[in-house]
Order: sequence, then structure tokens, then C-alpha cells
Amino acid sequence: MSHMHQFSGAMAVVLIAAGVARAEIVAGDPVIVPFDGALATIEYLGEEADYTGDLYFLGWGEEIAVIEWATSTDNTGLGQWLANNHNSDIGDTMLLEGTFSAGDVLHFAYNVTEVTDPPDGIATYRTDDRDEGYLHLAWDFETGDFVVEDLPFYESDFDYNDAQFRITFEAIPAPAVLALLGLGGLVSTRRRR
Ligand SMILES: [Ca+2]
Ligand SMILES: [Ca+2]
Repeated sequence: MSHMHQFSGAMAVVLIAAGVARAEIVAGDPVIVPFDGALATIEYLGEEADYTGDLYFLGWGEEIAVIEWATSTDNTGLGQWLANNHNSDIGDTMLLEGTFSAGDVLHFAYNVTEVTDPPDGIATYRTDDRDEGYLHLAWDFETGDFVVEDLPFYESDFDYNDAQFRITFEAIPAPAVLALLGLGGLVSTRRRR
């Protein structure tokens, strides 16, 4: 068997694996808020992974950068903790901190904390890391499915099922909108004095 032939075989495997993943999700697509006054909830759907990791909400901003950071809930500095792929219960939901506008890009981090094989997989994959990190997270805007590949790409299986979530958006409840408008009116009144 020639070296060229071996190389072609390896390439075919990679393309098939990538094709399967892309039929459902596109790695690296930004999570874009679809309408103004949106609340975002993330639901934990499950995992098929040996590695252990936590998902965080970094904050919101543009496709390449966080502008408004979420409040840190632990000492990782990664913002709002959302779920752990081995400790959270399927169906657990978390409300993301903030109210969002159409076009805002929500940013997340997946922090791998415990690894098995290969043993060099400790890493933090972030949607604002344009080097490679953002390609470890994949969002399907039609279903809301948001999935993670937790293996380093140089020895990855690219199955994107190592931590599985769903992001849903809903309009801020009407009473809250009225309260905000009322607050705005109050501020305007005070400013005129
Ligand atoms: Ca897996
Ligand atoms: Ca995987």
C-alpha cells in the first residue's frame, strides 16, 4: 500500500465524520438572540463522554468578543455557571443572566475539569476564542440544540455529544416590561427636575 493511498483513506474518514456532524449542527455558529426583550434559558439534555466539564455563560456581545460580562458564580472567572455534564440532572434548566436584544451574540465556555483518555485534554473551550476554541461548541438555531466536543481536535472523535444542551428564547413577561417602562418614566421625571 502506497503512502498516498493511506493518506486518502484517512482523509475520507475525516470527511465522513464531519459530514455527519454538519447534517445536524454547524460547529462555531454564533448564538444570536432572535428578538428584542429576550430571556434565554438553557436546558441540560445529557452526555456521552468520559471527560467531565462545566458549561458557563460568559456574557453577551459581538460574534468575536464579549462586551457585557456575566457575573462570576465561582472562582474560574468564566461567568455564570450553568451545568456539569456528569452532575447535572437531565432536564435541569438555568436562566441566563440578563435581558437581550435582537442580534446580541451570547458567549459560552466549556471547561474540561477531569479527563480519562487521552489524558492531555484539560482545556477551556470558548465561543470568543477565534483560534480554535469556538469550534468545540455548536448551535442549531432551528432546534436550539447546543452541543460540545470535549476532545482536543488532534485526537477527537468529533461526535459533538459530550455535553448536550438546548437554548430557548422567550419574550420578557408583559408585567416586567410595564415595570421597566414605569421605571423609565420615573427616571425621566426625576431628570426633568
Ligand atoms: Ca462522546
Ligand atoms: Ca467527543
